[in-house]
Amino acid sequence: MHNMIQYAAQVKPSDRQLAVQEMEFYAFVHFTVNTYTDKEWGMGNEEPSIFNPEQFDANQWVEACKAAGMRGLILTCKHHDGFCLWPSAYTEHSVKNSPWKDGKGDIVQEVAEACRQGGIRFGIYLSPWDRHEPTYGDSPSYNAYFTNQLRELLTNYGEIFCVWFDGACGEGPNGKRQVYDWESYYALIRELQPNASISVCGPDIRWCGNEAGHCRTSEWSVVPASLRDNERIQEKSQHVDDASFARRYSSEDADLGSREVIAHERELVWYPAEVNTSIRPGWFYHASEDDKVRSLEELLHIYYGSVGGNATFLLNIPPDRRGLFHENDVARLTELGNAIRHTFSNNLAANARIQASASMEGHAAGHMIDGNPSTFWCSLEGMEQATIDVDLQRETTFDHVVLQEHIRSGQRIERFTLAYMDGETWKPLFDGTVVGYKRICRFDAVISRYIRLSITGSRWCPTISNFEVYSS
Ligand code: FUL
Repeated sequence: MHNMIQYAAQVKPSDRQLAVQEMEFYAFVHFTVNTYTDKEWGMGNEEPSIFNPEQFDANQWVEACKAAGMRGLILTCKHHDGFCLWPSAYTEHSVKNSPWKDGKGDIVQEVAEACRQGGIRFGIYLSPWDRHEPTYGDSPSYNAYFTNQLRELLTNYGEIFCVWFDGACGEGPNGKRQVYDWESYYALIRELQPNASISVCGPDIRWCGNEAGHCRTSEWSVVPASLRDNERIQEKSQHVDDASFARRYSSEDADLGSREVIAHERELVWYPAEVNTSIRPGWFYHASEDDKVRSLEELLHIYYGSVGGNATFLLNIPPDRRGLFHENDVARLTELGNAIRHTFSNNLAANARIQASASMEGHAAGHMIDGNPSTFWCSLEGMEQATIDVDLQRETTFDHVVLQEHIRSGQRIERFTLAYMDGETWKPLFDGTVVGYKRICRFDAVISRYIRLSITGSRWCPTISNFEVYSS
């Protein structure tokens, strides 16, 4: 078991995984003919003539995302209905046969450009399931069609930070059965956009397991390799030999990384979670949902659970028929960004004094508060418990503590507590499990000069790169 723990402690992210994790919060944008038919899944027989976002303004989208504090945007370039938001050379089912800009427009291009101008990153969603394309179901021909489209998107629109592959596929035994050639899709992405993450039905970023915004209390980025490999093989093309996995995990399982889980595994991988949900009940715009935009409290709850719980947060905002984010959504995004900025603007631990029970050479306690995410405190090897004392130098009111592990080294902390000094005694403040990239601890405000972090369980030797304190 000990070897297994040491091994788990050493599993590390790739640069492309780290880059997405550091983005923390980014937008999903669902837009297609469904916006005009009031549906969630199109049939593939919609007329391109219905697509006409007369006031389309990609800058309005990007500004609203930035107001929320988002650092990227992933656009549904093609959803299950097969309609393409760019003038693909491989189909007539696209914006080029719509009245919008007399068929001369390109939504993907305008959104990519607005992201670049606005300083946020751009990503693409391209649905493998296609209910329009006649070759769908004739596997080699459709795979060629799909890779041609991928190539267009990966070469003509600048830097792409993420290719998001959806697992949804509604065709059953009586419908068309397409076998996706995932390996060739991945190879093309690696070739043309080596820095892009391949998410969900891909090896880099894991679906959190629900679309409701529920977050795990203990989100591990180090998980069984079978989970990653399962994701695409199992539910997407269902022709894999079950016996090749010791134990099958699915993204929906509650526990994907505890000691109990990893004890049975031969191979572990870094496969961090992304929480994806919509600001409204649907992924696409429906006027009937204008008054169902999630409340600020709900969104903050999901933000704390995801960004503050070692996952990223992908929040969908559906443009309306004008081609704009609706006023209600824009107002909520701005409120959300204001709330986040307000809480996290002034780090009360920036000038603190900090001590740790023991530190590895070169990784002294001071690195936790030096504002540099690449330096970090680390305990001695094999010392899985540690105490860290923070002296804020004066009595301070606070209600948030932000902890970050140096995940470039791995994810190790399993359990911790926070306490504050009240007079002469330590009083409990917060009980936590994993930390990972970021754990935001929220509690009722206290006034104190001293905070104690006790790492009560970890894997081999815990690290902390950041310790911050805030008052909302
Ligand atoms: C699902 C799709 O079927 C939904 O329409 C939406 O795109 C969501 C993000 O993924 O699998």
